[in-house]
Amino acid sequence: MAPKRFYVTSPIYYVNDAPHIGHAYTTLACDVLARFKRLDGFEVKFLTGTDEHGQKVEKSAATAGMDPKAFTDKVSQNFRDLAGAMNYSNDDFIRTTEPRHARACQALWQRLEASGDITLGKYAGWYAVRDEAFYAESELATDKEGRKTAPSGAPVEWVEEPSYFFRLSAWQDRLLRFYDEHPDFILPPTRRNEVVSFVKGGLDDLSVSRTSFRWGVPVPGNDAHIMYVWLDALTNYMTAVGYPDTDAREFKTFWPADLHMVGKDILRFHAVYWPAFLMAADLPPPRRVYAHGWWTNEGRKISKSLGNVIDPLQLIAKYGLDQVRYFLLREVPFGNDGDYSHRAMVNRMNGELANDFGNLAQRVLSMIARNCGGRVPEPGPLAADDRALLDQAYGLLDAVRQRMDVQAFHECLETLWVVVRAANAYVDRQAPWKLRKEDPARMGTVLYALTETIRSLALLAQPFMPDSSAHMLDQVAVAPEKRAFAAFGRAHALKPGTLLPAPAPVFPRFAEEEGVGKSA
Ligand code: ME8
Repeated sequence: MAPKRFYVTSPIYYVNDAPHIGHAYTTLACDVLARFKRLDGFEVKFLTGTDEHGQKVEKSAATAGMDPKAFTDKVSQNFRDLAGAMNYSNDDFIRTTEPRHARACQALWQRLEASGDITLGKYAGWYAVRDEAFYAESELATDKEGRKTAPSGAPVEWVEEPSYFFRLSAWQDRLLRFYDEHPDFILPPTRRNEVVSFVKGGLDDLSVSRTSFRWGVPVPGNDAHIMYVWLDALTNYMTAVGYPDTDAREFKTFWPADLHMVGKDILRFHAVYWPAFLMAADLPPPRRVYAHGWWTNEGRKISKSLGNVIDPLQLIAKYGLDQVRYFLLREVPFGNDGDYSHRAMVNRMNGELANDFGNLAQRVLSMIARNCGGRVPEPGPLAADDRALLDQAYGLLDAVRQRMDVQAFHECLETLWVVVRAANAYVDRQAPWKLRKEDPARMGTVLYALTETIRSLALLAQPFMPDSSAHMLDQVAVAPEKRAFAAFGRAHALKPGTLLPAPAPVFPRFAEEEGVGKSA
């Protein structure tokens, strides 16, 4: 059997700006996967961090009137703080200004030079600092003021300087073969098709060094040149597993990465340039690159100039951490673009969390507290309806695992909520409050089936909503060592007679009038 290990990475974010909801989103998706895999018995490495070199960051530092090092220290800290506030479980936080990273970049460079894939030449062409990307004349448009712009809308400038080139043109066929042999390398499939047609259209050699600025990793043996920021940035994924020490355990365990999670804006760098660099260096490319969609705010593009940037810290303060985590991965089919709105947030929070899941637990646990001496009831013989609910609950792990493995987070949550709704319908059908007088033993069986369902749901909700799920698992007295998926299912069912703590609501409602979260 293949070793159970899993290496997932977020992009490393430019430190030109404060983190916003888009950054929080990508890393959240990685966090949920990392948590799921850990609970599922994998040895996991989850990496995030900051991309601190290049012209864009150098310019932002100058605008702030700061030295680039002091500037990057300050902004990088904001991303670290976000990781704390969002409750990310990252195992490492890399900064590209660290010495371990310069060493990795230079080692990779030397390998590419030795294989003849990097050679010195002269670059003349268009460059967009905002994207840190080169563009062909044919890709450009003209804006209202008559300036040339990149497809992203970023202004471009003409650059002419000596430059090293990576022989990307030579990798076209091998890349196409690689995509063919690894149909799941790029997800979702629509993005894969875009990449394949881009590569089929032909690849130009790639300029991989600049001489017109200094803020970056010097080219080994010719430090008039600074490495192209994307070659530098992409290498972070290997730095963090100890490259160039390829014989060390860390590298052997975790390379190739299982998943690079990225936004659709940076797919080309990850799905074209990066595997080409790696193949040229005779290193295995990552197993998957997933490109998710773009968030807008109340229907409008999120941008600093529109002044509608959504601060994740404010959302957490307003709605609650797990509510935000749930919303981001539930609202939009993962891979699609999505829109953030206050209304949509409140609907999810009040409807699905407080009413559906929260009330289910609250109803069941209060009945146990009142009628069963606060102890897990002893089940009698199971009726077909009880068995159907339990089978659905115990089937959740396989169903969620399959969807997690293709990063269908929204489907994972929907799968859980199918059971939440089924459990609520079962409560209504079985009416345990009536059974209390008519048939107390039967009431015990019904409440037992419901408690097991709540336990199963809370176990699987842990990667998405770690704190709330822990709170719910506390309420059904699941011991800390019984919270990994090895303890999922019938064989680890709650022991009748176990004393439960006094029930308390887990998911507060958003009270519109007062504008603050309030307990139901
Ligand atoms: O591109 N919706 O960094 P970056 C969804 N340093 N996701 C969004 C978003 C939005 N509106 N806005 C940003 C870089 N993102 C490079 C990466 S990796 C080796 C180097 C997310 O700070 C999304 O993941 O511009 C996007 O790909 C990333 O932030 C871009 O972050």
